[in-house]
Amino acid sequence: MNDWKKKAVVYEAYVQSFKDSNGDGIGDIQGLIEKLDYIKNLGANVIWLTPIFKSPLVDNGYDIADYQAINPIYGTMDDFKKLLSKAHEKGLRIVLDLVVNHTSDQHKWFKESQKNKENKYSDYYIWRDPKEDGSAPTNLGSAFGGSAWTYVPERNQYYLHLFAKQQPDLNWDNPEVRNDIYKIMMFWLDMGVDGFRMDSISFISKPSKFEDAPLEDNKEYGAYYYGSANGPHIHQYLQEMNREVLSKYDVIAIGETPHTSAKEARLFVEPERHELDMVFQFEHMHVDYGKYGRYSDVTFKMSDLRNSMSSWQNSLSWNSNYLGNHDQPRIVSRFGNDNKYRKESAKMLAIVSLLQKGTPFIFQGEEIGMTNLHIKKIDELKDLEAHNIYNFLRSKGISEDDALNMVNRKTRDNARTPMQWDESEQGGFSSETPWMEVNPNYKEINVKKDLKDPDSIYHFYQKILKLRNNNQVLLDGKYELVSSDDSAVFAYTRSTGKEKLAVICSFVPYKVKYNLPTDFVNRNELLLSSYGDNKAKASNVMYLRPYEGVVIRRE
Ligand code: ISL
Ligand code: CA
Repeated sequence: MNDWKKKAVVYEAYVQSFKDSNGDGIGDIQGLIEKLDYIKNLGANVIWLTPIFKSPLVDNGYDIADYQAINPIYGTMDDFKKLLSKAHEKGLRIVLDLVVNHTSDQHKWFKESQKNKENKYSDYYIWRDPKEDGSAPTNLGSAFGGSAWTYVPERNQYYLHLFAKQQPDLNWDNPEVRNDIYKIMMFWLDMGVDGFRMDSISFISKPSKFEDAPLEDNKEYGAYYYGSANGPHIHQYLQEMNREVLSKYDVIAIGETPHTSAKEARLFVEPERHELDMVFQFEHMHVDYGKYGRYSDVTFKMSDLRNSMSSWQNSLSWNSNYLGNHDQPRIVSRFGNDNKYRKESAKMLAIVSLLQKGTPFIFQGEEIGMTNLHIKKIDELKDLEAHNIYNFLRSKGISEDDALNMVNRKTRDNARTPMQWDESEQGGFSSETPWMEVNPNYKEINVKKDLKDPDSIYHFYQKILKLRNNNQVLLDGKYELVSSDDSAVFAYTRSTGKEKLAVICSFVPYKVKYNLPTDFVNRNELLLSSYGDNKAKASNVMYLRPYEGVVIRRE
C-alpha cells in the first residue's frame, strides 16, 4: 500500500444530512464545500460521500437510477466538479459510493430488462422461472423483509433483489454488465475522483443454481445472503475490475463485505491478489445481536467486541477501522454511555478504534459525540428497514413498547439525523424544516460548542489523528492484544522493532485498577489521555477513571 493510502483518514459524509446550503431541508454538495475546512481541520484527508446520484431514494440513494448523473436535490455536475477541485486544493481526496450489486428499478437497464426476454438488457439482472405452482423460485428473503423474489408478468419470471424490491440485483455473470460498470467507474476516475467505497460487494457473484435456505426460528424466509455472500466468481470479477480499472489509477478501493469471515476477507485485501485495498467487516457489529438478529434487546459484552476486533487485526494485514456508519446506531449510545459519561466514553471509543492497525473511518457526528434518537412513535422513522422490522416484531406478538424499544436501539435513522452545527433552530443544518428531524439534543451537542471548548470531543479527535500521523509505529506497527481476560479494559500494543506503544481503554463507568504490561512497568511516558491531564508516570499500576483511554510509550 502506498504512503497516502496508509495515511488516509476517512470521514464519511452522509450527504443529505450533512449541510443544507439552500434551505430546502436536504444536505447538498454546496453545503459540503462550505464545510471542507471543518473536515480538514479535524485531521481527515479523504471524504467518502454516500450516493449522490440520480435516484428515487427508496433506500436513501442506494438505489441508483443513473450512475452518471447527480441527483438534482444535491446539486449539479458543476457543483460536484467544484467540490472535487476545492477538495483537491486543500489536500482532501474524494471517494464515491459505488452501488453496483443492484440498481434502482428505475434504471433504464431494468426498465428494458423487465419488458421481455429478447432485448439487449434482458440478461442484465437475475431472472428465474417460477416454481410449477407459480410461486417464487426459492424461499430467499430480502434484507429489508419479505421475499427476495418479485414476479413480473411480462416475462412470466421472477427477479432477484437481496434488498428492497426496487433494488434489482445485477447479473455480474454477464460480461456486458461488468463492462458497463467499469465504464462508469472510469467516467468518475477520469474526472479526478480518488476511489470508491463499494457497496455490498461481497454479494455480486450469485450462485448458478439458487436453492432454498434453511429456515431459522420459524422465520418465513431464508437469510438474504444465503448462497450470494462470497459467491463462486467474486474474486475473478474483482481481479478483472482491478486489471481493467483500478490498476490504471492511483486510487483507493474499499469494499463493504457483509457476511464475510476473516479468512474469506484475506482474499479481497491481501496485496498480492490485486483486488481491493481494504474491506469493511461486520463481525464486530454482531456483538449485540440476539434472538431477533440485529433488532434484539441485547447489550454487547466488551470482551466480544475485543475478541472480534483483535481476531481481524490478527488475520488481515490491513483493516478498515470503524465502529459506526450510516447503517449503524450512534457509537456513543451503543458502545459507550450517552448519558453521564458521553464525552468521556466518546473519546475513549475514538482511541480504541482509530489507533488499531488500518484506516480510521469517522462517521459524521461521531467527532462531537452525537447520540441515538429516541422516537416515541414508529411513524416518526424514515428508514424502510425499521418499518419492516417493527411489523415483523409485532407479528411475533411483541408489544408496541418493546418493539419500539428494539427498533429505537438499532434503527439506521439514529445515524441519519442532521449534523448538529450550532444551537440555532434546526441545529444550524438548514434554515427550513429538514427532511429528517434534528435530534432534540442539538443545543447541548453541536459543532460550535465543541470548537470553542479545548477539552471537547472534536479536539480530542484532532489529537488522536495527529498522534497517528506523527508516529510511524501507529501506521505500520504490529497490533497485539494485551490481555483477553479483563472484563473492563481493552488494551493493545502497537510495535515495531524498536518502538512500542500501549493503548489502554476502560469501558466501565467507575474507576478501575489496571496492571501495566510488564515491559511498560517503570518505563513509560504518557502520550495521550482522554481526561486531558498529565498524570505522573505510572509505575506498575494505572487507575483508570470512568471510560478513560490512554496511550503510553515504552521508554
Ligand atoms: O443490513 C445489514 C446488517 O444489518 C448488512 O448486512 C447489510 O447487508 C449491509 O449493511 C449493506 O449495506 C449497504 O447496502 C444497502 C444499503 O441500504 C446500506 O445503506 C448500505 O450501506 C443496500 O444498498
Ligand atoms: Ca439543499
